[in-house]
Amino acid sequence: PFLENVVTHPDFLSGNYDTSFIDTKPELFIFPGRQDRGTKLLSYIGDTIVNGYPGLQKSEKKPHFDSPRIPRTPFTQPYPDGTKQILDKEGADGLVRWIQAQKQVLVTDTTFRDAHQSLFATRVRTYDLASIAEATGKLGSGLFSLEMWGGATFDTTMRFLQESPWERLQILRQRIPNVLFQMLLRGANGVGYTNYPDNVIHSFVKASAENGIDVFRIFDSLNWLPGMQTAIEAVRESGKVAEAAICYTGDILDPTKTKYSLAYYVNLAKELEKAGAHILAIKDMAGLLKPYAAYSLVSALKQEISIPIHLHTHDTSGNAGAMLLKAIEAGVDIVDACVSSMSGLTSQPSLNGLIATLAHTERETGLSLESFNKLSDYWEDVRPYYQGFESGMKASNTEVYVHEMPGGQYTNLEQQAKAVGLEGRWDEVKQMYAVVNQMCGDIVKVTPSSKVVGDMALFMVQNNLNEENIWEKGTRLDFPDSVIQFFQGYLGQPPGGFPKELQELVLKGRDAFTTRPGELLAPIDFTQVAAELEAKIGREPSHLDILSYIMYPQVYLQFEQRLKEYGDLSVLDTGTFFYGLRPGEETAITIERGKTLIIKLVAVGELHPDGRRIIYFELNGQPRELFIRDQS
Ligand code: 3PY
Ligand code: ZN
Repeated sequence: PFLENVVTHPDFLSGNYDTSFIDTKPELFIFPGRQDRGTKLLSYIGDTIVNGYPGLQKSEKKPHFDSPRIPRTPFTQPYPDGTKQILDKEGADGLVRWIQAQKQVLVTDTTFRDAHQSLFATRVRTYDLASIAEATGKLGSGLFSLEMWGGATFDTTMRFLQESPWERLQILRQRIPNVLFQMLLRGANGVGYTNYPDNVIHSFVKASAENGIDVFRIFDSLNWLPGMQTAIEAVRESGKVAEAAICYTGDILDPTKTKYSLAYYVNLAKELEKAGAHILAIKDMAGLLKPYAAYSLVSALKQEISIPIHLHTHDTSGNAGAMLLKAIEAGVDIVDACVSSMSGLTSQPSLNGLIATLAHTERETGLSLESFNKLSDYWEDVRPYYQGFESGMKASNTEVYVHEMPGGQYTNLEQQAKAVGLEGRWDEVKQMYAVVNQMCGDIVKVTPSSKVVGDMALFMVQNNLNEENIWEKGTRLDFPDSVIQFFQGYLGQPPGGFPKELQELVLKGRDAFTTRPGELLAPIDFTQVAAELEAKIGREPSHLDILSYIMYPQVYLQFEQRLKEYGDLSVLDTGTFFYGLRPGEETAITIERGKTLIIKLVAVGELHPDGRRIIYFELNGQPRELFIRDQS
């Protein structure tokens, strides 16, 4: 490739070179990927065939998958106008006035984000979202919004799915021009697990808005107002909708649980309204809000604040449907639900069920049950592809009222527990999670504070620690980084402060602070980071690349590295992406418009003494052989 670079360089071609030609042109040393796209894809598929996909059980036989039923929508007809047009025409304040003028309950569909984050560890690929996007925009044009980005999707796309979160946003935006796009933003933690400098939050919000996000649900993992203020400001500056959240924990109806009372939530909601929120979210991330508590909370909030209220929950206990109904009776403006085949358990309650429940009442949704049944059929067919990531939970379970684990964390933590060898000890991990929460002073548990509790619970189970012996053994132990950071104050301040004894045990003399981390963190110099990243990846990064890198340096670099090695894997169908091919099986991959590769697996060779196997493929009818290292 070096010689090729030299002889194709414009200065070389024009004869404009002397002996310094090579020394002065570093670009000559940047070589295009060694392999063509077909070979790169074959090496990924070969690797998946030989070594399996991380986290999925390797099996001789590939599971049988049906082709998902994509509803026939009138593809030739335009998209009906939706809420996106209202925001674009009337601005955020106009949208709020429109919400307030509605009698019906407005609905957010979470299928594209929280539903799969909560059911199968955020593993849904852009391929499967893009395939149903147009139908969702057309059949779901009466939705308030689609929650489709943010939360854990940002890093899992790069970390596990080898695809760009930004491209996902752009592709979906292009295919759904009519319904508001909503994302989950962890306040000063952005879409990461720790506080970022203020200018990163500003830049991230601006980029998200420019690439398609309309509604930002902003929360702080400790319900700490200063952790949300920068994000609220940034969203308002971008002209989009700032939906600020109170995270619900505990039980306002239980007189023994005094820390998180009705007055506590009402007060926080008022603060958020004052801080500039356009909409208030009640973020019931674990599904702890019970039906009568919801009635009382929503009724009180309706009295005390004047912005619309948007309710989010999880159906882990099985009580979420009843809860939504009581909240609706109390006058909630917008609720979250998801298509029925993706609903229930740790996910959201059924949107289809909700449409039916409210039909022919004053507050009916205006959505078509028939349309959502079609969308649900699609997801029913897609779900088996992701079965390997689902939790063992088969039915609703009220133990959530004890462990209080967020729905979005449940399957992720279960995967994490497996990865550290605690597969058979999941029950212990859940119990320890509740113990750790009390040890931390009974905190709000939602990303990233939930990760702190989860990491600590795994750490204690792994090291056979319990609440009694931790004081003695803990002095000799290095606690997980997330736990140290939490007690230092990097996630902000919990209501009532940190438990001092545990803080000292964890910090072992390290400093702790009570100011806002964003005030301590120096602003990021984007130009400098761009140069640093360019040196690492050998090309000029876009601003979106830089933001991904700032949020997740290692994950981003690995993503880039694998992109060089395997090319764009988002073109693979999901069955092939997770399970590879079996001998005799063939798949057609459209790598760009009008360019399709037909890949067939012919045979898998014996293990060589050097630890490699030859994989025999056919690529567009031509035999291709590849050496793949067998990691087993
Ligand atoms: C996230 O932050 O990813 C969540 O889903 C929190 O509920
Ligand atoms: Zn959620």
